Amino acid sequence: NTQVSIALAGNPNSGKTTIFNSVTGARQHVGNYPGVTVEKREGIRRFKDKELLVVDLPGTYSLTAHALDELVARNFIIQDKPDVIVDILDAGNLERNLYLAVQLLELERPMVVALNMADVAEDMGIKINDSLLSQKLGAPVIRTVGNRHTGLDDLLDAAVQAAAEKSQKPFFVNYGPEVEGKISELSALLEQERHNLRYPQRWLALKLLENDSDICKSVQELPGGAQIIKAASAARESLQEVFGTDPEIAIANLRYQAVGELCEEVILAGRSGLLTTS
Ligand code: GDP
Ligand code: K
Ligand code: MG
Repeated sequence: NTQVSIALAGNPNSGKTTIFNSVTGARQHVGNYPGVTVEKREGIRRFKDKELLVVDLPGTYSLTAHALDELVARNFIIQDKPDVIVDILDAGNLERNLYLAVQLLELERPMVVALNMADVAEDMGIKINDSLLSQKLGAPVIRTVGNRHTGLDDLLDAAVQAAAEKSQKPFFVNYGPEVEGKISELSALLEQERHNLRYPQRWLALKLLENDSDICKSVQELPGGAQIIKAASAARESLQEVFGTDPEIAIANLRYQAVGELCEEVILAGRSGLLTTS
């Protein structure tokens, strides 16, 4: 298999387009994602014995159904199934960027992490334990300085290798006993529909608990969808009682908390700008 499809994901301004341009050069095509006016940049690159098909996804902070860019990014990953996601992180803003990274990992595609803006992070006195981060995320972590073409060959090597390995075991946020219990319940119901699902079950269960409009609509259309929607709605009510807040907000808070704990371990110096959920 000589073709490897790569989706570049990341927060806005993390350096995606810079890396995309550097990797693909002039061999680019600009169009739109099907049915929407969101710009789609694709490029081709010969790399060693492979042909890389690279897509520059819209920059997002999250993967909700509330924003078109976020829907486009996640639908591309799930429907087009790129062989590997390369998540471009701004190393100077790791915590905010990891908030997206953990959501990308929930889509259960092979992933490689670029710690881009490594120069900026260094100037800011930020010290990151890359190997621990890699170990925690279950994904290779490569330092890059996109605008100086530094680290990009290593990044592509890691991407090609990750695409070939089918057994990456990703990091999952532990959302705590209440939410995890509901995820298990809904996953068991979704398991009966597995032949009709193109999405990872755990991710679907989580989106049902978040009352994600797009996912609720698709699940509704499954043969056994009505029963699952009913169970999801009961689960949300029960979580609403436990947390005293909308389950979507509770889940976002738990995700921020998990990312904060991760940062406590992997950022050795210069950690600042703690995220708030407001
Ligand atoms: P995108 O929104 O993720 O596509 O980000 P861009 O590729 O447009 O990059 C945003 C800005 O960061 C541009 O001015 C780039 O030149 C700059 N940039 C990209 N990578 C790096 C890097 O590693 N270090 C520094 N210092 N600047 C970078
Ligand atoms: K930009
Ligand atoms: Mg861009």
